[in-house]
Amino acid sequence: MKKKLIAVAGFAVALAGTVATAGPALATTSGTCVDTKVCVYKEVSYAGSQYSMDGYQTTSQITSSLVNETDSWKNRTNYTSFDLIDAADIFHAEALLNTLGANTNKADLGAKINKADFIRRT
Ligand SMILES: [Ca+2]
Repeated sequence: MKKKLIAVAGFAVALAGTVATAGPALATTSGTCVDTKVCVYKEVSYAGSQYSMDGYQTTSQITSSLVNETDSWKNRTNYTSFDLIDAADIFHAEALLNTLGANTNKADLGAKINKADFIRRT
């Protein structure tokens, strides 16, 4: 309840201000990696920004803010495995960083952190 009052008070102060300014960007959270998705995370242990790919897709380029910034990932599909790929593009000079079977996770990519560019169904 106290938190709600503070939020309301903050809103009132913002309204009273003569210049409307945008607040700081909302902190990104790890969110929820729902069933049927493959998700990558900026931080180890599935923390920080999240990018998710639908499990029916064969390939997905990781969103630009997480390219070369992925530390952990999850495969929430229950029917196939996916590869995490380091590549300039999906057709050239790729390196396989990690493979996750159906319903498996990797909390820390270790030496392979901050390299992934693509997710691809195996
Ligand atoms: Ca890369």
